Amino acid sequence: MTYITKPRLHHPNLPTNALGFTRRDYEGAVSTLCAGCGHDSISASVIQACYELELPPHRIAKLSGIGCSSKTPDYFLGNSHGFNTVHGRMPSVLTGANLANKDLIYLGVSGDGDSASIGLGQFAHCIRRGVNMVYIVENNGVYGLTKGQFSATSDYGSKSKRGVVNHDAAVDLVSLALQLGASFVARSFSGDKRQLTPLIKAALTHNGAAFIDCISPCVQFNNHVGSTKSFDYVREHNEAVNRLDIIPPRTPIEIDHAPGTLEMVTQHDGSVLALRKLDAHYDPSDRAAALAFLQERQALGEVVTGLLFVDPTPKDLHDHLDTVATPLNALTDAELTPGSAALAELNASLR
Ligand SMILES: Cc1ncc(C[n+]2csc(CCOP(=O)(O)OP(=O)(O)O)c2C)c(N)n1
Ligand code: SF4
Ligand SMILES: [Mg+2]
Repeated sequence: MTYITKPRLHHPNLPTNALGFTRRDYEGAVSTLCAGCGHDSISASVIQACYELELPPHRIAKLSGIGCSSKTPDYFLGNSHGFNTVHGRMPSVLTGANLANKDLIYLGVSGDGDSASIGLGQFAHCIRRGVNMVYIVENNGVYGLTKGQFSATSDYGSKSKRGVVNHDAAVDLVSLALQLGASFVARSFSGDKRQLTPLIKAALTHNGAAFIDCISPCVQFNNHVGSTKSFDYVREHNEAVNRLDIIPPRTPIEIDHAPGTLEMVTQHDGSVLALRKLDAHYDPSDRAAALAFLQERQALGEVVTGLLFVDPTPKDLHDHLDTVATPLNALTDAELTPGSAALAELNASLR
């Protein structure tokens, strides 16, 4: 992988957040992706979200698989932990890391090939287990890195750059995530930073499996007429159901709104999701209705975006397993191997 470090010098008057970090402190190496690739815009939103949330970079772990999308963690959060796994295997490595140290903030970055083709099983199990993470799929409907083959999210009937028609049904990762029990599900578009950045911030403060499907056009292989993942197609068919503001804990809520236009969802950490309704009938607390709405609009060729479902009191993998409060990697040898007397007592309790 080409690796170009950025010069460390920056303007001395750059604004800083409460931790004293500038936005530059959340950047990574210089991107080697094609100019105009949607994935670079998603990286910019990740940087902005972490800067605004004032997250300590050393408390974040970013993991990915293989693909142009999976290369992007090299281009943000250069001071955070990183693990570039095998193609489609990011979810199991992330699950293991989260089991060992639940105190880090986990950010999984993947592609539609990485998650919907080779990694579909891995995606499914890590979502259904409720691993506390933000899982972003940079969805361009194509294998960008290997030069433009259809992926499992390419829409039925859509055309490749060479004019070949896709005859396979598409996997819709948003519907799957809803069915699998994800407690936060959103779809966004790399060309809409105003929508995407607050969604990433909200997902980062969510205490469970948070999934964001981000349509991210591949300018090299899937941005032509006939593609349903091109900039033009998504702009023309984008149906945003809501707009999100995230208000951190202890910040006074000062939003002017007419009754009924704003829905306030308080999360476990006290942060508030202020959802400005664009579709009066859309209810992000109703999983079954969300699924039906998606199917209905998809049949009309619309790309539904926004915060599609959120459970404000989610349970994560550690809640399900009832693990101790201390991260497992911080337990002492004596706590991990308490000896034969403790084992005998445990065995006796199970008889
Ligand atoms: C086990 C394995 N199989 C196949 C490949 C080849 N390969 C590399 S990236 C890729 C597809 C990437 O597509 P996607 O995840 O959508 O990422 P994009 O490049 O489109 O962002 C494939 C098939 C591989 N590296 N490893
Ligand atoms: S091939 Fe496509 S996905 Fe890969 S960097 Fe270029 S535009 Fe982006
Ligand atoms: Mg892809």
